[in-house]
Amino acid sequence: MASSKPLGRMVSHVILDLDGTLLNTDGIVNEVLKVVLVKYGKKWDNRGAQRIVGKTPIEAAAAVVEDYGLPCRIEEFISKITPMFSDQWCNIKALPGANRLIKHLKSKGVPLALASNSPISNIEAKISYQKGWKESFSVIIGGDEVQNGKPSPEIFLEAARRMNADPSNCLVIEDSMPGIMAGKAAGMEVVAVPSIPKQAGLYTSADEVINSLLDLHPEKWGLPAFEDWVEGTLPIEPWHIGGPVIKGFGRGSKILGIPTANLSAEFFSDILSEHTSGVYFGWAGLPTRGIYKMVMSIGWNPYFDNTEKTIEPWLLHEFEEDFYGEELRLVIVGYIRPEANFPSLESLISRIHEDGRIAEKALDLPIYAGYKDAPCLKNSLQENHCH
Ligand code: ADP
Ligand code: RBF
Ligand code: MG
Repeated sequence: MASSKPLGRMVSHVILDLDGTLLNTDGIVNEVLKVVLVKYGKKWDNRGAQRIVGKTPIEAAAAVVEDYGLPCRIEEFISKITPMFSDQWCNIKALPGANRLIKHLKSKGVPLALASNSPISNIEAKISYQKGWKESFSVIIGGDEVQNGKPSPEIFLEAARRMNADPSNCLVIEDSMPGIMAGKAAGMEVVAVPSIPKQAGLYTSADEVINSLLDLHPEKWGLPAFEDWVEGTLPIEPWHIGGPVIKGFGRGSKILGIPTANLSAEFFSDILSEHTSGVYFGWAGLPTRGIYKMVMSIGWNPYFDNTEKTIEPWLLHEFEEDFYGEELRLVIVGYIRPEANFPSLESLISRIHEDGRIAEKALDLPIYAGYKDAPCLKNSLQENHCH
């Protein structure tokens, strides 16, 4: 849920957290811990994941050993999992908007620091797989370079010192509670980008809470604005998915009057974990019918308090009948807004219609229109790529 005070304090320097803020480290952490805990006859679950976000590796390992009652010393556990993590760093993906943010701030000459609780050697290894990142930071600082990691303010104060910046002129962007506390304790402005969904309400000490880096508006903090928004839409690196339409909840068509062709979230769980919730648009192909403009929500649909993340494309076309079971292919080319919780059904419906109008219009722009011819929208048999 996006929330913000009217105007932030003006800043000149930015300090970014790495894991969970710029990198989707969670996916890998979960993979490794799943494998390790099985060896102890235990099962890794979401509860564990929530307990370790933002902790230093030692604190995180201690929490796991304690929570799951593992019969080993913390040091033993760490030496067991460390090489498993190192093997996975090349597989960590940048979070949506991370590359865009780094490139933007660099091109505008905004001094940028990276401050992570991970040891500096791990940070360097992780960012070595991300093109252009290392050169973009004037300061990179690890948890092993200060006495106390986050939530102590030390790491952020040291980052500011190395940039020759006054802490009050720094903006911290963080996903975890310890990081937010550290930033506030350092006297800095803090934007929270929670990596755990549905917990945004917890992050009240942050100066602003945003859903993803795509929703950051640097001008609120006196920094240069992004220039890539066009007519209420943000072009994104296109991605595509496809699968049979599964039966929905009947709420879209029956309550909202807006049918949505649900796809199996289980089947696309990898893709869904890579893309933050929000309203996106693009082109939809039903190989036996044609290609249509499309606007969709990805997420929990807070108005209905879903427990599962869903993909619900609304094809901007009047169909005579349902097409359950048919193969639906999507190319997602742009982003409109974060998912929101609406106070009334009417306000939700009117906002969805506005999303529809925005998508309808934007898809005629040359930057989006060309994807209508993407081969992946038509061919249902061959494995293909959109770009
Ligand atoms: P919900 O909208 O909650 O998913 P239903 O599953 O009953 O409710 O209705 C959605 C179904 O309606 C889709 O599975 C699809 O077959 C059909 N449908 C008809 N028109 C459209 C449209 N314009 N966009 C998406 N789906 C549509
Ligand atoms: N549901 C929400 O609770 N919040 C939203 O911001 C939201 N945005 C949507 C945008 C579009 C374009 C579409 C098609 C749906 C959106 N929904 C949203 C989901 C809608 O409530 C969904 O169709 C219902 O959950 C019915 O299954
Ligand atoms: Mg549906």
